[in-house]
Amino acid sequence: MKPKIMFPGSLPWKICLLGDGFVGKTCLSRKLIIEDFKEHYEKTIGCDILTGNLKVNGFSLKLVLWDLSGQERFKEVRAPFYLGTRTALLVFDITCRGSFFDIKHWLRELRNKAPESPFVIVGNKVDREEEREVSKEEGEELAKHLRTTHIETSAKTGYNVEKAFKMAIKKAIKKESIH
Ligand SMILES: Nc1nc2c(ncn2[C@@H]2O[C@H](COP(=O)(O)OP(=O)(O)OP(=O)(O)O)[C@@H](O)[C@H]2O)c(=O)[nH]1
Ligand SMILES: [Mg+2]
Repeated sequence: MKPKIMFPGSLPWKICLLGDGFVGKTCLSRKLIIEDFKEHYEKTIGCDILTGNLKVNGFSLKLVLWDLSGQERFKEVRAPFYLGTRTALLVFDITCRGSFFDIKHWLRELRNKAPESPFVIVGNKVDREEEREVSKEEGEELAKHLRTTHIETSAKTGYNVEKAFKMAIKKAIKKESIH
């Protein structure tokens, strides 16, 4: 039987970030934890791990962010990284329609490797509004279809970054407290 989580701060929060290469997973993680943003792209090899704390519902939570590589060739390497995931951010780039289409592919991977994990859909790079290829309504429609929540962020400006992680955590708190 699964333990009932009365105090969400008592166990570290393993959170996975998934999505195509270049959508901004590493930048979102870095923005949240070290308030840093780099223009220069360096693809993640396999996976990067960042740890930090975040206050949610009055609790200081210990976060362990697993920032997975979006590159297809790391698919096999990624498989064991999902073990113990408590919640996930499925990220696409609002200026890249292909990355939006691929959300369903990433959800399949999450469902295969961490079937219990809740998730939210994150449309990143909203600071590049003039290059937008995916509307907010389309993001919301997809989230509704997948029975979850959608949020738009900018890892560059920090817009909604903390909120996106909190949304993902709150989904898991809700789920863990009713099971
Ligand atoms: N304008 C803008 N650029 C961003 C934003 N987030 C990320 N970028 C840029 O997009 C590029 C890719 O960002 P990363 O965070 O490295 O992408 P990733 O999803 O981790 O990519 P992989 O490691 O290959 O899976 C970098 O050049 C970032 O500077 C954002 O919110 N706004
Ligand atoms: Mg990366």
